[in-house]
Amino acid sequence: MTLITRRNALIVGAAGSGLALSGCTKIVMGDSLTRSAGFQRVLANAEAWTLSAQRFLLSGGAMAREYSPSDISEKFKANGTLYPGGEDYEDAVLENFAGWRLTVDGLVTRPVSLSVAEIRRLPSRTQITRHDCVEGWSAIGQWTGVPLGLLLKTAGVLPQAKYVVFHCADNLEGEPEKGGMQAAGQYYESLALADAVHPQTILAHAMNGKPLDVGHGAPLRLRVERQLGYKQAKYVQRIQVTDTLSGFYGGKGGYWEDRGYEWYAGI
Ligand SMILES: Nc1nc2c(c(=O)[nH]1)N[C@H]1C(S)=C(S)[C@@H](COP(=O)(O)O)O[C@H]1N2
Ligand SMILES: [Mo]
Repeated sequence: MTLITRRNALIVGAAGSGLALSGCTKIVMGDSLTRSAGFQRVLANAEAWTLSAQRFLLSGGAMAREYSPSDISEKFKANGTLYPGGEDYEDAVLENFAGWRLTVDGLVTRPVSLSVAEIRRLPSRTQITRHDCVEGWSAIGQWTGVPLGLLLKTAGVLPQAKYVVFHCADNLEGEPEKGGMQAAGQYYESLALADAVHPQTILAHAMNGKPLDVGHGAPLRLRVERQLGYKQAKYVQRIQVTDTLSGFYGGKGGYWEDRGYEWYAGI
């Protein structure tokens, strides 16, 4: 099992103002690391994150089963939204997500804004896991992405924080055959902080060794192993730390939860 192994490329916020604030970032590669405060902070966070992930593993915490490359499914169905509507997403696809940014904000001390290129250079974790959809299909895939806990550590979660909300780019049509309310709505999801910092919870940018494709959530999607398919938010644009879920959409913590599904979708 690989824990954070790629540490040779990190992102630094310029001007000493914290990590990678929008519009003023520079990338530091390999041996040419600088002494900037921002870089030191990300590195410190990466070290702390690796340590806490290892501690978690040693403590016998509940990890989702990981598979070997030969188990990877030949076909991994794409489900729910397959292509978010709207000109903004279309434009983002046309420019290969060059202008796409992920924001981490809410109850944090240092809001973070990162481009996809910057996220690809952060420390990553690769895991081969099984995806289980409530509709009754499963598939095994390999996911690579930045541990969400590392992003949260970098942003500095405030003590009163309890949940993390994922805002997605798609507005999902109601799907009558799935039961529940059928109203269309913005897709979103949420996790308790404990699940958000689980070592296998990553913001994935690659699937089966290739950049994530549109059907599977390009450019960034959540992987929270040990939970059902609908928790695996695709097209993530914003991660908001909060102390309550009541102010978001239907108040139940997710698009499907607002339509009757369980919030804690453990497997
Ligand atoms: N943004 C967004 N995320 C989503 C969905 C969606 O429609 N929109 N569908 C969910 C459901 S029900 C499943 S099973 C998985 C499907 O992921 P896949 O398309 O990579 O198979 O994404 C989940 N995340
Ligand atoms: Mo699903």
